[in-house]
Amino acid sequence: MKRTALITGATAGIGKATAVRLANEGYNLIVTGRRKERLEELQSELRTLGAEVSICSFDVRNHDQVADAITSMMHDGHKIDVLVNNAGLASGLDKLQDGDIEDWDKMIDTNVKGLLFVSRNVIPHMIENGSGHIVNIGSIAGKEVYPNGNVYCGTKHMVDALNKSMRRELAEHGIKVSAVNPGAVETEFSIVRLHGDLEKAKKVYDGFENLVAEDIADAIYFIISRPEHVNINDLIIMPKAQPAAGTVIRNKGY
Ligand code: NDP
Ligand code: 8X3
Repeated sequence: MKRTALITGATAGIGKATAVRLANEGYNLIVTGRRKERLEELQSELRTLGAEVSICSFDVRNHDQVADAITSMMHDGHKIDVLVNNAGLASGLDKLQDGDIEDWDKMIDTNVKGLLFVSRNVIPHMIENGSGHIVNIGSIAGKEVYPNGNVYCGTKHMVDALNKSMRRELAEHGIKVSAVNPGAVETEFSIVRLHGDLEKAKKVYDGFENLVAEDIADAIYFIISRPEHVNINDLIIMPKAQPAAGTVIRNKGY
């Protein structure tokens, strides 16, 4: 029987690439995000790959929307085998003392509370099934810090802590918990972080070979395709030219 993966933030970047990869690997998908038109386009694309695809548009920051969406998935008879907690963002790149409170709220509410809300509503069903695999998308910003990364780094450190907590709590229920922590991946991430400044966002990736969303999708598929007795706890994936958070070696031809 085909397995089903629920991916949050599948309208762009890593989430979208993961949906395409998992459809190609024989998964059925539940894809989510706020931009409904994009979900509809993705649904058509994934169906051409042979997947059964449900779309569900909600804001992970809104607990009522999250709870209603997951309840209705369950009423529709879905069994969620894999949850990819991917929806997230950075907003702003200011020093702490200059930080915009709205940016902070967005990051904390999406990256931390959104991940908690989705997990809180999906985990009981996985416990009932006695199986499941949660893949949390953290970041190198959750392992290290860099100037002007302050609140984003804080939220991703929390994802790192939650990843470990979930693994400890859920092992006795037969549920695996893993994390993927990427360095610089060129997606819509920097456009969002820089508040829509396309030119500045492009420059983030100048002079080196950044990761692409498919590199992360590849790792996610690797994690969920290990034998049942194997769990990959944690992966850090960096571009060759980014030896540490906030450090990029440019113009060396890699
Ligand atoms: P993108 O901006 O390309 O994609 C982000 C996705 O998250 C979109 O589908 C967006 O959907 C969704 N999302 C954002 N806010 C919400 C919300 N409130 N409710 C529901 N969905 C939301 O970025 P990436 O693909 O790069 O980012 C995916 C994850 O990877 C994030 O958690 C990010 O922190 C992490 N990451 C990214 C790295 C990078 O360099 N790109 C490196 C390390 C980690 P929509 O707007 O339609 O709601
Ligand atoms: C995004 C990667 O290095 O910009 O999580 O923090 S980084």
